[in-house]
Amino acid sequence: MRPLFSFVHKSYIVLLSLVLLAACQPTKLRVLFGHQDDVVYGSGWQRLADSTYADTRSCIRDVTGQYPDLIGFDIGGIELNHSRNLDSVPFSRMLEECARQFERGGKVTLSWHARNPLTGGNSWDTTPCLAQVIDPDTEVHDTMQVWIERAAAFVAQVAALQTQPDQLIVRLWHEQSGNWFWWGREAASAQDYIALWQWTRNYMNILDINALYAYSPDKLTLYEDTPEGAYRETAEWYPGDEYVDIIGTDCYHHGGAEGTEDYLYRAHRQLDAAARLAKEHGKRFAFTETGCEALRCPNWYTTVLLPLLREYPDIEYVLVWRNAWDIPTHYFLPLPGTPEAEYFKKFINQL
Ligand code: BMA
Repeated sequence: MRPLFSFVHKSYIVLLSLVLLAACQPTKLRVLFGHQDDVVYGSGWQRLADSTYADTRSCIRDVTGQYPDLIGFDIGGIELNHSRNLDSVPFSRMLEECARQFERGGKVTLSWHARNPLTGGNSWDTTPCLAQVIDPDTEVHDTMQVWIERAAAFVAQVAALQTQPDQLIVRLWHEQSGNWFWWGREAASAQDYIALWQWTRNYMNILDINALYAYSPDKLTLYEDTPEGAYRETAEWYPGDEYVDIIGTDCYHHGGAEGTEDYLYRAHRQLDAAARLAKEHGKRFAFTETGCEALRCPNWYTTVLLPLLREYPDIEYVLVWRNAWDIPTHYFLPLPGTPEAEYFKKFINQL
């Protein structure tokens, strides 16, 4: 009797331990991970000339062995009929890589750092112009009409490359709650901003573009006030249910490890506000841009971003910004072979 009892007893303990071990494993998150310009260049390399698929390189694949779920591209420069965007990415390369990404079953998100249509300066030229932009009796309005047509024509080309539903996300007029863009809060009113958004989206509808549209504020002026203030500000500039499919927020970590508390404070305020608005309006929810430049807060992916994402299981995707090939400290994804790359792999394994 005794040996049998002992065997059953031991098996029971082993089984119980396995069950407990499995229960203690953190559950994986169902969030897609994205990186801006991931396949056209990375820190210290670039593929800006047309390339064959065999030449394809990817910042994320260099570290994890897998292509990204999501790639971000910016179409700033399309409004002037330029052949390259504001970061020198040829639009022909963008189309090539969008096609490859869609064929792999991945997603693409487009943003647009459009120039200031009054001055011709870049997006960060905050000379107020939005009131004129939306006034049909002005030349600035006519300029904007042409710019929207050019942007929409390019977006239509990207949309036509999709091989599955919902692969393209168009993020219009992003970070308007900040004071750095001409469509931002210092240079624009909520009413005019919404009019610009609706106009742009309506024009994309005319071209029958098959895409999802994302609204993504950034830093909120009222965030230090109350969660209610953050929500009110996010809601006040919301372009409306007919125009938006995804509600998210952009939020960056500054100031190294010492900046963690501030980042988490702002991220919570902004994500809470966006999540609430998304829920109330039956919209999808995303962390549309984040990152810690040059990983100045060590082990950022597993100690800061991962726990944050765990708090928001409804986030569909998170995008980090570009690894510039020509600015050594301007990167958001760890470089292969560094200790940060190992932390990043652990992070990716949790998704
Ligand atoms: C900013 C920086 C700039 C870049 C711009 C548009 O955040 O990365 O260098 O030109 O985005 O991509």
